[in-house]
Formats: sequence, structure tokens, C-alpha cells
Amino acid sequence: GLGVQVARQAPPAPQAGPELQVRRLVVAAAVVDDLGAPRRLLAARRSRPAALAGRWELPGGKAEPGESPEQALHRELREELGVRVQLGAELPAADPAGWPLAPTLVMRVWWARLVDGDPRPLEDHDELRWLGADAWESVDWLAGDLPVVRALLAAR
Ligand code: 9L3
Ligand code: MG
Repeated sequence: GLGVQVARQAPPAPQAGPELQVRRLVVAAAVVDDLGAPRRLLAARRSRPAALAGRWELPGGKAEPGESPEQALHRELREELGVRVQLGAELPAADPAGWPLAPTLVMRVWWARLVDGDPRPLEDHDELRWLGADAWESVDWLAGDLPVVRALLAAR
């Protein structure tokens, strides 16, 4: 034959419509005592909303429009815990967009270490706890945070 190749028709691109959901970005920190050899991990117990109260999470929150994820994380840790941190590497997620929390929320997580301030539960939390090396799974993590904590354990 002449070897003429006919490209297969590509499937039509999906149309943007009301079903196309943009996921909000949540950023969170694995605050540890030592970025090189993490032993203790900081866990924070949510006080609100009621549906999440009493469950533990990695501190953080929603990035605002115009903020980089790292800027958002520094702001959240200052507001929630009253601390300044140095960020280490991001914990890679299977989906480069981050760890799924909900249909409309995806979370990215960075290792971090304190550089200034003693963490205090200033908003949205009623208790903070340093989890020892063998106790990272010892609290009732939010469902979305549990796979993240397991990946932190595997990576540390
Ligand atoms: N969330 C889950 N795990 C986390 C963080 C920081 C946040 N480690 C969820 C809880 C809320 C939403 O993301 O549904 C937004 O978090 P925030 O802004 O209320 O802290
Ligand atoms: Mg928060």
C-alpha cells in the first residue's frame, strides 16, 4: 500500500458546563521536630465545624485566590498556631493536584519545622499534640488525612 496513515478522529473535548467542578486547594503542614529525621509530628484537633469537631488533622486551610500554596500555608500556620515555619519538601500525592478530601477539595501537604513560636490552638482547634515516633496513627485523623499520615510514615 501507499502507507497513508489516517489519524483516528479524536473524541470531542468535553464541554465546560455546570457539571465541571473546580476543586478548591487546601494546604496543610506535617510539622515535625527535624526535617532530616522526623520523630515527632504535630497533630491538631478541630473544634469546628461540628461535623469535624474532635477529629485530628494536619494544620492548614484553604488557599485564597492570588496566593501561592506556600504563601497560603505560611499564613494559615501563623493564624492557626501563631508560628513561623520553614517548609521542606512537598509530600507527593498519586494525583499531582494533591490528596482528595472531597469532590470539591484537594489538599497539598508540605513537611515543615518550627523556626519561631510555640504552637497554640488560636482558631479552629481545641488541642494540639506532639505525636511520638511510634504514635503517628494514635489519634482519630480526619478520613482525608489518614492516607496522608500513612504516606508521611512511609516517607520519613
Ligand atoms: N481539611 C482536611 N484536612 C486538613 C485540613 C487543613 C483541612 N488537614 C478540610 C477541612 C475543611 C476544609 O478542608 O472541610 C477546609 O479547611 P479549613 O480551611 O477549615 O482549615
Ligand atoms: Mg484550617
